[in-house]
Amino acid sequence: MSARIPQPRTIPFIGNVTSIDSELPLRSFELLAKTYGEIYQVDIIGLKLVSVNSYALANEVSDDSRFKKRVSGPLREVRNLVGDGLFTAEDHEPNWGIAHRLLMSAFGTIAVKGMMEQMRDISNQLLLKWERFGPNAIIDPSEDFTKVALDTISFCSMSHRMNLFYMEQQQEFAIAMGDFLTESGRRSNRPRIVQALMRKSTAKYEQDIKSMKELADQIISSRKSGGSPRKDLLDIMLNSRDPQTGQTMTDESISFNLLTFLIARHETSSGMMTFMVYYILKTPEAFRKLRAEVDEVLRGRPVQPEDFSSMPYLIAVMRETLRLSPTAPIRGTSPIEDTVIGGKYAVSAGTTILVPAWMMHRDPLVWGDDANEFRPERMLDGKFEALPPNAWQPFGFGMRACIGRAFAWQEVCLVMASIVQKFDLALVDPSYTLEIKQTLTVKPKGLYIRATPRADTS
Ligand code: MNH
Repeated sequence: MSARIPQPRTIPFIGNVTSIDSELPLRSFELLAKTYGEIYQVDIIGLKLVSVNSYALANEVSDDSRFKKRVSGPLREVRNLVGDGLFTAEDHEPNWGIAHRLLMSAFGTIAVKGMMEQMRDISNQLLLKWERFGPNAIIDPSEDFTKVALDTISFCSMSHRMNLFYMEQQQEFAIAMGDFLTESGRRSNRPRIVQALMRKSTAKYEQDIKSMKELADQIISSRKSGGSPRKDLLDIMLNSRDPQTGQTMTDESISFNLLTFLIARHETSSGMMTFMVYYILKTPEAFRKLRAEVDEVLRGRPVQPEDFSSMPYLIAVMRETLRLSPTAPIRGTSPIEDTVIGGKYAVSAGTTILVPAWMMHRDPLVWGDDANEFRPERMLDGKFEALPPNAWQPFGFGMRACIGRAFAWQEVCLVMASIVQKFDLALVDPSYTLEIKQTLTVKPKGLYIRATPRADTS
């Protein structure tokens, strides 16, 4: 038995492009999923996309033996900056394998523990800023978390201080990166003829790429000419050989991967921390429990990596934040051979299949009728471990899953535990409800808070 995959009506040449909101594609994908259910397909300027929205179908395509990562849409555009770097390479590209093998252990839990004090150095800059600005300052958490994220990865991976909390002109890099990612997303939704006419945006896009590449090349060449001899990720990339092929990474591949880390950081963990602030502010009960746990475990001292296992509520809040708001909301995969999914939908080899964590993380068959509510308790007491396979996948899947997971996890634990320990937080506009901004990833839009140093601690 076979079934047709539902599709909205198409318009000649552009297909379903008018069904997709170019500023917030995720919103359109959500609407389409509500309209068509577990699966639908759209045609974006000749590129066919099949979206699987239910847990059951998403789980079926989470299988490295039948499906492989698909680099299309915005990711294909991001290759304009980072080529065959880890995130944007196709499985078969040799540089993916080399970088993957060299960097997996460098990003492992133990290696990441060794980066704790560097992470703290940067997160303290945020805490100091909030403390000094005091309770009247209006804080844009997304902006400050982005500074923390970029500074941290750059300090930990290449011993380079961006000093975003101190130097205005350094913001250029952060702005170039943000603009590049936004434009990459838009380019993937533009018909080629429209793109060809947009000379000004193209020139700006190319300029952003050039300036970011220059920074990476500068850091690599200054290290090569004897700059700080630290043991960091850059050192590993420059001086190790792939155990399997005996090859070293080329300078180009190193540059692609340094920039890849900056992208991955810039967007995902800062978004996660911003969503987390939103959810705990909107769920005072969760905030209260989180604070009680942090105070009980730390008793006023700085948090250490060993503490995280004694902070189940913090972990539950983080998991629940990434369930409702996975900051990398959609990944792409494709069948290695012609296949049938869900027992009835034929999908040919190479077709782009979208796996939207954003939707499957709300499947009521897995998460219940309150799937849309923020409830960290559903991640506590062994319930997370008892979830069906692949039901929670904010870090992607299988061999192409996130390499920076332990890194991000430790940093978010550190920053959020420290904030909760030191500050009372409040929304500037108590009636604010979540709005979303999308580039390659998603973050809250228009969220502003105040942070008051707690009276009961010093
Ligand atoms: Mn990360 C891949 C989410 C933090 C570096 N990351 C992925 C994927 C998801 C993801 C989802 C899979 C994408 C795909 O299938 O196309 N990453 C996250 C989230 C956070 C995150 C939600 C934080 C929260 N990621 C980080 C950090 C780094 C990083 C921090 C590095 C410093 N991520 C990567 C790299 C890949 C990746 C590199 C690509 C891995 C590969 O394909 O081999």
